[in-house]
Amino acid sequence: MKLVVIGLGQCGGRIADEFARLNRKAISQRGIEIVNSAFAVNTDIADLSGLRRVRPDFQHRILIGDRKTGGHGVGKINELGAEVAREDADKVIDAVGASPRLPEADAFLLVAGASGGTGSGAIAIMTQYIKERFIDKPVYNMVVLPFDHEEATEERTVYNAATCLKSCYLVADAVILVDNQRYIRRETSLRGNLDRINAMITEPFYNLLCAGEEKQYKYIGAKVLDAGDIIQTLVGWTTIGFSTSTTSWLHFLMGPTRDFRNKVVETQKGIQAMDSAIAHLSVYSNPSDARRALYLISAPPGDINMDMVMELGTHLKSLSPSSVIRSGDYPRDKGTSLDVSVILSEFSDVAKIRNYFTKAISLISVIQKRQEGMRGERSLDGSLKDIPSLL
Ligand SMILES: Nc1nc2c(ncn2[C@@H]2O[C@H](COP(=O)(O)OP(=O)(O)OP(=O)(O)O)[C@@H](O)[C@H]2O)c(=O)[nH]1
Ligand SMILES: [Mg+2]
Repeated sequence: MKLVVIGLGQCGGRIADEFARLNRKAISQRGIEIVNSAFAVNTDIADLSGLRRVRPDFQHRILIGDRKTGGHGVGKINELGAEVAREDADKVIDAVGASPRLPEADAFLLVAGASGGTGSGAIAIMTQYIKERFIDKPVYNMVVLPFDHEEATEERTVYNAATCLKSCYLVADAVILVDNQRYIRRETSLRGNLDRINAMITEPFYNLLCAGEEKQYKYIGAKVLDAGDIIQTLVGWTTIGFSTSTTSWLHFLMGPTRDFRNKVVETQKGIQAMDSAIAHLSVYSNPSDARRALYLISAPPGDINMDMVMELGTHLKSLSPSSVIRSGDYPRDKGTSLDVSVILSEFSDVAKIRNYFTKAISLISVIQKRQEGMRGERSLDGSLKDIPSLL
């Protein structure tokens, strides 16, 4: 599957950058392409300059709203992010449409942080414009939820997240939820942390996108998972999980044995890997609330057997009984890890999202009053009235 990735705001731009890195890895390691093109859209020049892999020309790093913001961001006001996205949507649409290889892409993925200003405000607006202009391709959103400490210190965080999530849900074909808090590593620096988190966020997509693009016979699975399976799975609120486990050196040197006990052990390893992928879903959610699911197992061919693929399906069905389940296998070279990727989609409920909506409703009047106050006359308290003013 080939994606056009568009990152909005700082968070979105950095994750688009990471998708561009993943694409280079796919080209150098596997000779296939998974990201058709990557764009970064921002109101902040400095953020655009800080990217590493998105092409540096103005057609790929797109500055919007510079008349209103002077190129310095919208300072967490996501209504302003939405406004400038509406005004400058043409810049983005023209740049995307100018790519001669656009017809090869299977879908769009727009990425943004839910709690900032630019990305949070722009993502749903841009999704709407892209859907209208490129009607033949699904448009997915990836929305990154803030860290707990951001929610605790700034109420705009929750309000932005709620308005962004509601808007995305209304326009996008699916909203992939990614909760920053689930990836946190306390011991590293913030920048190191974010880079690491971005790598972890994009990692599950590597095999999922590569599997259907594979051309070499030895890497084609018994059941190929292609773009159609992924498109059929992605609907509404969505989470994604991944787990990787190395195969033992002994196994690598000796190769798989035909002993029946090994087959049982292999199947158990597969189930453990799936449990681990589900334990590390991108947002905490209950698999039994999903209506669609997909899994992909990739491992050296000797480590995948048909029983294992079927057992994994039975196992996932027991965790998510209402789901229509799709699956695939992706054989890799000897000595590579056993990886399981899982997508759970069309959730009827995600507690964290419901919580944002509930909290935001109580914040609406507080934020509106404050905005009215900011627009109104400045007033000083009575004790200062006798001091002459120079105005
Ligand atoms: N995972 C991840 N989260 C990020 C990254 N950068 C920022 N965030 C999160 O994104 C949210 C803030 O959004 P930003 O993308 O910085 O904001 P913006 O869209 O640039 O909007 P303004 O700066 O207000 O104009 C916060 O919750 C951050 O924790 C990143 O590189 N990776
Ligand atoms: Mg910014």
